[in-house]
Amino acid sequence: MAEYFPEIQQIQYEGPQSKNPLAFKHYNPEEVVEGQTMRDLFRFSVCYWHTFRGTGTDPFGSATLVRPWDDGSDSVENALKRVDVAFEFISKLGAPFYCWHDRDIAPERSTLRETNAVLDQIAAKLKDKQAETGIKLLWGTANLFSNPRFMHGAATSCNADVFAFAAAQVKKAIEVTHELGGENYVFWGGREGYHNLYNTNMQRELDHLARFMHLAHDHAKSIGFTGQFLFEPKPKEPTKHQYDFDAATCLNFIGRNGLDGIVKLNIETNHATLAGHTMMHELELARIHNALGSIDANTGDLLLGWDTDQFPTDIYLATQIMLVLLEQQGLGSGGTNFDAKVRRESFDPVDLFHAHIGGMDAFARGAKIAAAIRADGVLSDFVAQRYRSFDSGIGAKIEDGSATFADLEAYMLEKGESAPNESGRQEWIENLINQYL
Ligand code: XLS
Ligand code: NI
Ligand code: NI
Repeated sequence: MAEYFPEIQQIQYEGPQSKNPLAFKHYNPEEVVEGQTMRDLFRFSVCYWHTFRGTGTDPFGSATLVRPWDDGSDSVENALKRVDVAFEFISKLGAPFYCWHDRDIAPERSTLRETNAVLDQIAAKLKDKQAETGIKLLWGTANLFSNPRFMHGAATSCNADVFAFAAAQVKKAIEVTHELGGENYVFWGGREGYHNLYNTNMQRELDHLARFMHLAHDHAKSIGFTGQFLFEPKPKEPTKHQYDFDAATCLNFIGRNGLDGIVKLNIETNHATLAGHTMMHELELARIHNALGSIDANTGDLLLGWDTDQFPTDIYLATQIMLVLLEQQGLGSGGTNFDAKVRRESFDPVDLFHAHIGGMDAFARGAKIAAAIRADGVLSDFVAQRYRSFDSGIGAKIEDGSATFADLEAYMLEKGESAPNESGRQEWIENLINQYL
């Protein structure tokens, strides 16, 4: 059988002292962190779109990532060959999962019927490759944004036929995800949003989006697909205002539309920062709502205002992410999907390995650091101490709901002035975290 990365052997864990660029220095799948192996804690996933379909085009230049195995056509043969490339890459990397959009794995044809037939053909090969390698599908999703028919959105399009097309496409994508044993199904807004309210009926669009998700859930149930549904927040791009702006907006949408317990969140770092939040903020907000389902691991660029989807190498960022993930003991059926792409100047196939190795190592280091911080209890003790006035007395009555406004007034009239505040010690605590890095 043809080999597409003949120079690359299986990537091994060699430890922090290793100088081998094609080895893990920190990601050791067997190493246990807070009771879980790193393999199970992260559930790393390679994304099909950036890694096997990325071409390096940008608004100013054409493809630079010209792969020796890819003839650039949308033939079925080319798509089938890419499956071999993908599974060789993911196997050599040692990632347990992968993810796709329907249109990443199989080309679109002129009718939905023909497109579905091609998708089935590719899916059959994916299924064989999964069985052969043990690599599993973390999630599937539908591309409801590239085709020009989706110019006004998909579930939120003003064109009812486009809604119907999107529904048919998602129905099929859920079925293929189910057929491949996918553990989750993702909804990212695509073009669900707007550019200008003068021509937009926001109420109808949001109602349609909720209807769409319920229909998807009804269909999933009817075919026995029990994977987790995930909503992926993103504030802007491609539309000026996306309906899935951030975790808070998505949680509100989920709660208002009876989707609680049905839909969790897939949080992506670069989307968090585009929304003006830290990744840690988005993760923590999702976690406390019992809605942190999965993450798209990447990073943006501080100086650029768009979704650059770079591989995450910042250990400080990884530590913050892992503080939240360890707090909820991992991601359950979710995982850590590298929704990240190599730069268009990094056009050698080996760059794909460097990128993923670096991301996995950054997360592994982050996990070790976060576990050490947690083992020493430095943050949890400080935070517990900071809120201790709610553990007894008037604070406990506020929390258990037994104190009324009148009670609080009587308490304060009697006392005359509130107890003095204590320092928040932000600088000290930041210094403390640095000691673990
Ligand atoms: C785009 C999104 C997309 C989703 C899947 O910005 O991150 O890649 O993860 O549709
Ligand atoms: Ni994403
Ligand atoms: Ni993104």
